[in-house]
Amino acid sequence: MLIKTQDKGFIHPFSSEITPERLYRRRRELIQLMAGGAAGAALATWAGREAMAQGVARPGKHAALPGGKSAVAGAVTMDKVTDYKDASTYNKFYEFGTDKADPAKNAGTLATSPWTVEVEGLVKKPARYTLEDLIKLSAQEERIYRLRCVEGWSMVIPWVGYSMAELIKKVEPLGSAKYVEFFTQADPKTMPFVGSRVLEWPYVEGLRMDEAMNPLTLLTFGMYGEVLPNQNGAPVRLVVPWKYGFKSGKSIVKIRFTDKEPKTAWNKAAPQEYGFFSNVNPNVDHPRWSQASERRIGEDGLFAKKRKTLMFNGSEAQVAQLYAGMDLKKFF
Ligand SMILES: Nc1nc2c(c(=O)[nH]1)N[C@H]1C(S)=C(S)[C@@H](COP(=O)(O)O)O[C@H]1N2
Ligand SMILES: [Mo]
Repeated sequence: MLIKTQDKGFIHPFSSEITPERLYRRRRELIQLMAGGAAGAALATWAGREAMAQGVARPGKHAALPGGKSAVAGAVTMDKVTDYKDASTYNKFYEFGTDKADPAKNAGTLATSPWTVEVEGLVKKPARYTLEDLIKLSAQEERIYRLRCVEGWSMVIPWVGYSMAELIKKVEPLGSAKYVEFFTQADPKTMPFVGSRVLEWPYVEGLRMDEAMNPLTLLTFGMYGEVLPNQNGAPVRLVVPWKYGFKSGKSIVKIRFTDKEPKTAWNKAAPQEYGFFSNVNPNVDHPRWSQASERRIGEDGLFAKKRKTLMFNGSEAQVAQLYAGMDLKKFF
């Protein structure tokens, strides 16, 4: 099948590579091969595969948004990538309902164009970005991250975006800026469950400045080589791979730099269950269940094994130093 160059929306200037879902697995095998020392042979094969990839289908549901290879350490996990179908039909996005199937059914009404993102607060250069300008602000990279929900399930998704740090550098935070607060869209006209009492709206999340600056924190515009489907947080969301999924706010409209720890949606709803940091930590139980293991979406047959949850969701080498000296049981 040929690549559809465009369905609707913008044409992206990033030509680098188009990597269809079906080839992710092979590519990871190649990466492993190369790590094992068969570099020369594998490189030739890689080039061949990548060329072949040009002719094989990406999901083909949305406009293409390919990401180049990332140089950031820890940007690619080796786990098998979740099927696009699972990643786009099993979602959590309470603005569109609380059932996992609701966002895919209901998020069609989300109006993602035009879209602007306001950057304000303790910065030298506050700005109002159109989505188009924000997409072009830095080169799109592909990152294969696990997203681990606090409920005990996980997925492995090839996200497309760039480090949040790139945007932060552009707006030049003041020395007094200690936290970054993310506000997401809350439009009762297009989001049927905004106004329901399950959470306070808008959905707000936050990071400490050093967490937001960590290169793994991804300002995300796409997945599987295409722009995000609405149910996954179009047109722009955050993905913070070492934290539980709820820290990764979807459909962001405002980013504010502040000197106070932001009051986040889940922390306000149930402070004893959801702390500000919410790092993936298998050693700290949720008050109502264990966090020691996880169920990988797409593997949930009768005999599917649960997987052991990794400290910081596998990013310990990259992020543990951010929390040196902190009691991670107290600051959960
Ligand atoms: N605006 C908004 N962002 C959100 C949520 C939400 O309800 N509203 N849910 C969070 C939770 S709990 C999870 S696990 C992830 C799920 O992302 P996914 O559906 O792309 O897998 O989105 C997070 N971001
Ligand atoms: Mo979640």
